Amino acid sequence: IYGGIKALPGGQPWQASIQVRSKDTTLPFRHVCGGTLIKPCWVLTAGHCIDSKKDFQVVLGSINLAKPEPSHQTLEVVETIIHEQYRETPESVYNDIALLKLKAKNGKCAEENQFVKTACLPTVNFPDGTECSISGWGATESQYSSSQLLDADVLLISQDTCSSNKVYGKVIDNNMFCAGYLEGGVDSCQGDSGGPLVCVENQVHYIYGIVSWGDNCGLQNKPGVYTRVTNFVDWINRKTAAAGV
Ligand code: 4AZ
Repeated sequence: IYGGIKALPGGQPWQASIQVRSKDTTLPFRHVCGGTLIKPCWVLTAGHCIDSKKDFQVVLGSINLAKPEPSHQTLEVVETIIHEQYRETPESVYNDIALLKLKAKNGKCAEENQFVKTACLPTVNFPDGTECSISGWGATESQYSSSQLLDADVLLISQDTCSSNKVYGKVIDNNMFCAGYLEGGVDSCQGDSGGPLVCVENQVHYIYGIVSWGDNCGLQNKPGVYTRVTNFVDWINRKTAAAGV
């Protein structure tokens, strides 16, 4: 996160670290992407984060990934579901959404508490200019990644502005939206991908966007691009319904 501040314990309880198995014996899994807990056994992330051939685990309830915290929960991933129309071109990423199914231990997946909670699926679009928050362990202005979870506030940017020539042009479709600041400075970045953009209404936190892509980070007229979760709520409900929880 560019222009962010340290997240408070329990401040982003739906934030997940998606980790892939590595050959390093001292660190068997490494953080690759963010994700959002939407049901006790399901994490929402970006399609481009998932290589179905690899082994994943999910860490919940953590702020500092470099040291295990008492609040952290590590869960195995038993299934990865990438959107059927997920597609990457040199200019854009389409339908950038995926689901991870967590493995139950003693009949339970994530245990909800002060540090681990689900975010709600959105039902309606939020107006342009709404202030929402992004979070992640990705790159900052000064570091390739942050062991500490960071968050920042960003504004929802209109579709007309996002797809204008001075911003991203025609590569923006209705399944994406821009958020951030046209003057630059505050943005998601590499390693934040898959993580949440959360908007609040009536004290309910909605997972409104998934960190997807952008031209570099924090640049003027190049805000972050997010998957528009409202367009995929039916898909999410269909994919997660079969197995319950
Ligand atoms: C990335 O490479 C990436 N500034 C993620 C987010 C943004 C740019 C790049 C948005 O994963």
